[in-house]
Amino acid sequence: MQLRRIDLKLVRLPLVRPFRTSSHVKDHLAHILVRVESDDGLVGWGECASPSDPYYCPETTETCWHILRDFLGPLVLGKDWETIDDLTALYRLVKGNNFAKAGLEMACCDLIARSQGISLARFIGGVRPKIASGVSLGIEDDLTALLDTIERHLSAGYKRIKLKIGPGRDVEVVREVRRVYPGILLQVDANSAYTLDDIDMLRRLDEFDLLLIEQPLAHDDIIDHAKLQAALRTPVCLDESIHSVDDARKAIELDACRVINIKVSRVGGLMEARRIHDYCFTRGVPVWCGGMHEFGIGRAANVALSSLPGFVFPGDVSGSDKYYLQDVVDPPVLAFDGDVPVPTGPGLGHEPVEEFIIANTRREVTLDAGEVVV
Ligand code: OSB
Ligand code: MG
Repeated sequence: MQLRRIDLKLVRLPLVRPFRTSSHVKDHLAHILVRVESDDGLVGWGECASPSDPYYCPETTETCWHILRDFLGPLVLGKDWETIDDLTALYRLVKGNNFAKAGLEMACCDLIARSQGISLARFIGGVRPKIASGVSLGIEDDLTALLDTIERHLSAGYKRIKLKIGPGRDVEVVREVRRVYPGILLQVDANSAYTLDDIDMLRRLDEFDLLLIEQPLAHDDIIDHAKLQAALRTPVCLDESIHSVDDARKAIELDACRVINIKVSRVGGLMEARRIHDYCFTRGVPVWCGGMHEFGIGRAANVALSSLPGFVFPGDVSGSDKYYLQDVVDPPVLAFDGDVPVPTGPGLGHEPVEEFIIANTRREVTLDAGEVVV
């Protein structure tokens, strides 16, 4: 297999409502769609779901664009590869930049699965016909508005609620949500807003029977999370700190977390995501699939990943209608009574809608095998 052409398309879609975390508010998102074409004319699609700003992780949309256009693209175009491991070996020298790598890798997984006539889920070893879906809810100033939002998603059938928390929007918010909904699966995500100085406050969350507390401490920390986990009954779950199976191994060996949020983009693609899954699965560590507000392409990859057997907790992979009026794929990725079906058609199982993608493309570049390697 050789790639003869790679198209990068920066696609911007408005959000149906603004999303707020401990660090920022968004009302639209722009992701890079990656279209790869093989020498025999097969096509695959991937998505870089990087935030536009470096507040969740160091990468941004622009760093992804730069790394894809100037390094990853030129390193893989016109080269021979058979497996995804062969492909990623071509850019082994590129450190970090996992969101950029994930977009390209995902497109190549879609390409190979399509060339074999099998679904992406089957290609990576998925076993579930549908995945249990939860929602991630942004910080709201108004508690009544938050309770309304929770009610709306529970009525739609979503199986678990994740609340974003931050200093001043934590214990009392969780207490109220737990009071109104004593029985729901509930978890919180701090996006690294606390330090070990907040340990007493974090311990107060133990009384609310949370499934887990996600990334309470620094985005690049494992050691302090181990100290925190030793002081908490609630399982700590790492998100930002885990970029590879090696990070997962270190975190588990140190008991820095008892659950892992696997994101395809944060770990550089589906194959590394599967390695983390496999490592955790053989050790009985539960995992779940996180999201980055993906459009339908990245979302379909999340669905495929979530069909692996170790994804025992509902993930953040909701229907794309939670975020977007219209999806970039047909059919759109949707949840039905809180489950997202795992498609059985070839590749992602959802076809990119090229006219809609073109209409919302803000910038594009085509790389071909004639490009000079940087
Ligand atoms: O920390 O999980 C996170 C979105 C953007 C950046 C970071 C995170 C999130 C989410 C949303 O929680 C998950 C989703 O619905 O895609
Ligand atoms: Mg998170």
